[in-house]
Amino acid sequence: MTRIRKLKWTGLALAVALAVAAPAFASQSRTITIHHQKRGCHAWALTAAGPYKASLSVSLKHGTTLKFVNNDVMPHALVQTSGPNVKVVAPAMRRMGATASVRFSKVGVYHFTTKAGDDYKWASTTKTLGEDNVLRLTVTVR
Ligand SMILES: [Cu+2]
Repeated sequence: MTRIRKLKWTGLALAVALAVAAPAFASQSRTITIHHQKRGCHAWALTAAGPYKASLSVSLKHGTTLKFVNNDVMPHALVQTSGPNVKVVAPAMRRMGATASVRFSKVGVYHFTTKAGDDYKWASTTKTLGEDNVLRLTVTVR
């Protein structure tokens, strides 16, 4: 067996190991992205591709960590409004790309909203249409 063939087999074994590990990892962590949009200023979605909505409902398996990324032009503080008590890690999200996270270990229905701050200085000329959306999130953990 040539050296090159041996290397190929090692690569294949590694690719198979990663493919097996990836789905298990993906089921334990999901990401909600807050983005800026012209109508309503902001919305959020469970995948970066959307669909973006002001009111979002997601269903998760217990043990999942939900990560939040704030890509809006203003700060968003994540606030839990109902449901079993959970710890929100780094809820303030005061700059673009800031993240917060919540791990859901208990089954139940949780509600969240965000408290939006003022536009960042560099974004103060950003024009939007209509009232700013109030972001609402329902998380059903089973
Ligand atoms: Cu906004």
